[in-house]
Parts: sequence; C-alpha cells; structure tokens
Amino acid sequence: MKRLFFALWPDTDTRERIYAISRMLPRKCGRLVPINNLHTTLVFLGDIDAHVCQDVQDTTSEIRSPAFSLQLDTIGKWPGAKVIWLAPSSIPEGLASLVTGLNKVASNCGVVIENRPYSSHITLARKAHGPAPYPVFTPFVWKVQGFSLVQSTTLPEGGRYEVIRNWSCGQ
Ligand code: 2AM
Repeated sequence: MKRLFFALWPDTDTRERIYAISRMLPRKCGRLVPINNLHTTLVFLGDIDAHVCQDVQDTTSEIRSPAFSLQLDTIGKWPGAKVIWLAPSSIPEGLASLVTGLNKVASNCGVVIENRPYSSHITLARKAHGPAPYPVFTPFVWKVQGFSLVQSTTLPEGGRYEVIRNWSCGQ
C-alpha cells in the first residue's frame, strides 16, 4: 500500500519564494515545513494498493486541464488548528475544475475520499500556538503548469514526500 495524494508541486523558484515567507513567520508560528515539502494538496487519496494506483494514473491521464495561475496573497490559521498556511484568496476556474476532475478519478477507481469542502492552501508551519501577527509580504503569482501524484511516508522526523508521476496542464 502507498499513501498517496494529488498536489500542485511548486517549481524551484516558486518554492523559494514561498519559503522566504515561511522564514518571516515569528517563532511561535511553530515548526516550518521544510522547503522541499511545500505543496498544495488537490485531493488526498489515502492508502492505495498497487493495482488501484495504476488505475488512478491511467484514468488521470485522460484529464485535460488548462494552465492557471494562483495569486498567493493570504496567510492564515484555521480556528482550533495548529497550522499556518499561505493561500490564494480566490480559486481560479482551472483549479476548481482540476479538483473536480481528480475527485471523479478517485470515485471512478473506487477510492473513497473525505467529503469536505476543498480549501486550497500551502501549509507553511505546523504545531503553531495562538494567533500571531503575520508578516506583511508581497503577494506573488504561481504559474501552475502541471500537477503531481505524490507518495507520503511518515517518519519520526516528519513526513517525507516523493513525486511519483507528473501531468502537464494546458496541453
Ligand atoms: P495539510 O498540509 O493541511 O496537513 C499530505 O499529508 C498532504 O495531504 C498534506 O498537504 C495534508 O494537508 C493533506 N491532507 C488532506 N487530507 C488529509 C488527511 N486526511 N490525512 C493526511 N493528510 C491530508
């Protein structure tokens, strides 16, 4: 079994820009997500066996998604959660339809996923305590060219993520 999720996986430049914002967070904002782990989850699939994993990949290859851009302009923390995130304040149509398409892939392949509203975000830090004054930063645009299937492994030191397949948007 592999623990899998679909994600937008930032290019190096975008990853560095996001991490520069993480580094501006005050210390009480918790433990920073390492730069190479930064991502936006699209659909979390959970534990998937090899046969279903192949089916998911084949079905995903039938998706046609336009390229789109995310204006990363908001830092926040959900009430009661200990996670600080960076997010776009508006969801482009291309992202919404990609998430819908990937949810359909999951259900067509018999993968049961959590039925909760999609909230696009990049987790910057975990184990954050209390409200914090968040840093003022210059919003920037992430030009999304594709999406990825990612394997998550939980290690004592935290999660390790490995991209196992990429798909392009806009082709
Ligand atoms: P998070 O960053 O808000 O914790 C890998 O775990 C990725 O999948 C993370 O980005 C995580 O979001 C997201 N995710 C969504 N639903 C999840 C779940 N039920 N269990 C673990 N991770 C989940």
